[in-house]
Amino acid sequence: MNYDVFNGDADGIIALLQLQLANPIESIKITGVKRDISLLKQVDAKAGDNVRVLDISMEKNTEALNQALAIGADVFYVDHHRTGEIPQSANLDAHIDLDANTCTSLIVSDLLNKEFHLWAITAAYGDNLFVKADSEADVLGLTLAQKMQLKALGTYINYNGYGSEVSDLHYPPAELFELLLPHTSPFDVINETNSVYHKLASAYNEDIELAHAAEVLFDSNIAKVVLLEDAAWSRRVSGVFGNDLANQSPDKAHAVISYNKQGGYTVSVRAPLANKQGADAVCTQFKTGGGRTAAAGINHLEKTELEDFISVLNNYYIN
Ligand SMILES: [Mn+2]
Repeated sequence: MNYDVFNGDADGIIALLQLQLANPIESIKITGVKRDISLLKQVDAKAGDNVRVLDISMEKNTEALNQALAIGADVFYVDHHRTGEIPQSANLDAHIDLDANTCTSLIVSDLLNKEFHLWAITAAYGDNLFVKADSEADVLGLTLAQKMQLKALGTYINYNGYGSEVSDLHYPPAELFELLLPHTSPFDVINETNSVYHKLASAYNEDIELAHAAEVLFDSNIAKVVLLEDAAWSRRVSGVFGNDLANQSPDKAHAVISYNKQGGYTVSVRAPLANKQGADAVCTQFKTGGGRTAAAGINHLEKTELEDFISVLNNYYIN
């Protein structure tokens, strides 16, 4: 049995897209909303199974990974999130790069000799690695207009992954993957009238407009915290809105807070673009926090912890 376990954001979807374009194989797809990263436990691996794991933190999947390896499954693991201790196993083929300026799709692209590098660049834009994506695009000689198109597509696919549950999303990530798969170049999706690119574009613009009118809870020259209302659009837009704010004020840390089903908040943190570190350190001070140095989040913050969170965020970047 083949399993593809991938994050439901642009980077996860496009990492798998490249692998499947290069060498199509039948597989059972396991994915979810972007925040749903404990995905590997959904695989009931047997000896001889092939499991590909893309763009989900090894640290959050250690138990299932060890189990799959122990049982004799072959695991191909590509990622750029915190790993914890990497298991030593002949069955594990791991390609991990924690560099804040790379992403899973760029690592996959290198493994494929950049065969679908336009897609990888799209994913890098989607993971908010604008500088890196621009420089990769320059190597290929793309025009400014082309770069803006890939940036938009990456942003829209990434945006589609945000929500508390798949029903918040415009497209379930597995379905979005299938819709993108016929296209060897992202420009095909962009140039096709009525494609997911155009559908996601109008949905995205509607949500972003609502977000820019949302309540600002805290704003200093160090950090800004915005609270979105309790609605599906808020859960969808929280992450990309954070990127939007970060790009507007590169010297500030940003947090976008939205309500979750457990009666608390979900928090999305972006380190200052000019100082891409600490987002994970801030978030892991809270029980359900995790992520990368540049971008991290807290799945459930109690309402009583909100003030505490704001001061942890502001104090972290004060120097
Ligand atoms: Mn990623």
